[in-house]
Amino acid sequence: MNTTFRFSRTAFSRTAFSRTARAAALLTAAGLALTACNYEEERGEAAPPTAEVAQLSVEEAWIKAAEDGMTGAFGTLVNDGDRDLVVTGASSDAADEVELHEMAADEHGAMVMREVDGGFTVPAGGEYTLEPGGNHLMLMGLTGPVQPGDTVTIELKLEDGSLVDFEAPAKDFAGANENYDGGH
Ligand SMILES: [Cu+2]
Repeated sequence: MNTTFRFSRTAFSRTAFSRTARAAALLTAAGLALTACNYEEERGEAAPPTAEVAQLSVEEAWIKAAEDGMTGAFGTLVNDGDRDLVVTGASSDAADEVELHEMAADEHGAMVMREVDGGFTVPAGGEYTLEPGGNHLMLMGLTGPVQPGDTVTIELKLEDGSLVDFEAPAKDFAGANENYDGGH
């Protein structure tokens, strides 16, 4: 778990100082768009795609209502594309941090939740289920109470850098009180 923590700190600082890099990427994207327009004008046909848009959606999303601390978000990740999509991270205004969790047996054989290694892989044309007792999104350090009827927006980050937002309505749920093997 120490390794994971160190990794996320590195990722964070990388994000902080990569503003310039991002601005450069935006300029490049603008340049590509111009190139695509020119291509279309010259050839009279649509340009080949220069960037693929992630074809990921989240169906039947919901989040477990909670007063404070942490809570789980669930739903079905649906991949309409023809290549696998990997969710590598998530964030939300409703929490300090959002982790990708899985359930696994600890050294005593008890089922505990922990950060998943390598993200959630949604197969091409397939689904990936997030549910109580299984894989889930863990919102940690809630910034306020999540009450039944509230809607929480969560942003998924994909391996290719694209972002997918979805809304999760909050509801009361008695389960999903898994023990956390976070080691911190
Ligand atoms: Cu969890």
